[in-house]
Amino acid sequence: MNYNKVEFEAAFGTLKQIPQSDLPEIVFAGRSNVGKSSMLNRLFNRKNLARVSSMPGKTITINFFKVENDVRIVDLPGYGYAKVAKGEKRRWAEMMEGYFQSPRNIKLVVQLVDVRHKPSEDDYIMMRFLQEAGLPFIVAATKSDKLNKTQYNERKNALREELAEFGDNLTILPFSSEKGEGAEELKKIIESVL
Ligand SMILES: Nc1nc2c(ncn2[C@@H]2O[C@H](COP(=O)(O)OP(=O)(O)OP(=O)(O)O)[C@@H](O)[C@H]2O)c(=O)[nH]1
Ligand SMILES: [Mg+2]
Repeated sequence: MNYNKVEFEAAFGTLKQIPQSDLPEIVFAGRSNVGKSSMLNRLFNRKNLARVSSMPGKTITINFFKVENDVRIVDLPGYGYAKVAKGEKRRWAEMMEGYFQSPRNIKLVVQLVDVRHKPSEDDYIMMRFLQEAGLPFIVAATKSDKLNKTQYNERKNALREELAEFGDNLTILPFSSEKGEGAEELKKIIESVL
């Protein structure tokens, strides 16, 4: 996959708009503000490929990016932002369910969690959904640059236990969009599933 050949493809705000497709897809999921869009910008080495904001709930659509005509990158709207209105939450849930349940060719879901905290209830709901749906997923533990070495090691070990229900084989990859930690490894993992 040529990381220099990525282009924005489309944004979808309702399920009905999302076209069926058998193109291999790599999907980025996680709560609002966890760093999905930043991760994409880091992976593709582009400042503004996906929009980043300090305001949670920035990405409110499912965004498709295409790498040449080979692979699709999917930036999902974040969940778990308390101030979102009920109607919006319903729209989000319908869109996510519809997306995952339509016939697609999802090669990998990169589930982001904040390395600093125990995964949220919504994170567990999301990961259990992925597991039950039989979708291949890994966990990227983001914002690793925000911890010092001791804290970081503590949280790395704690996360393994907090995510124990998903099995010993679950890949947990520390990641920093700020410093680049984990970026090369994530690219290798993505290559390996394509
Ligand atoms: N220090 C640090 N900050 C980060 C990192 N990743 C993201 N951020 C910051 O966290 C905030 C949210 O990042 P986004 O990439 O917009 O998060 P998102 O998951 O796309 O959020 P939604 O679009 O709301 O779902 C921004 O202020 C980023 O600069 C990281 O690895 N390290
Ligand atoms: Mg985003």
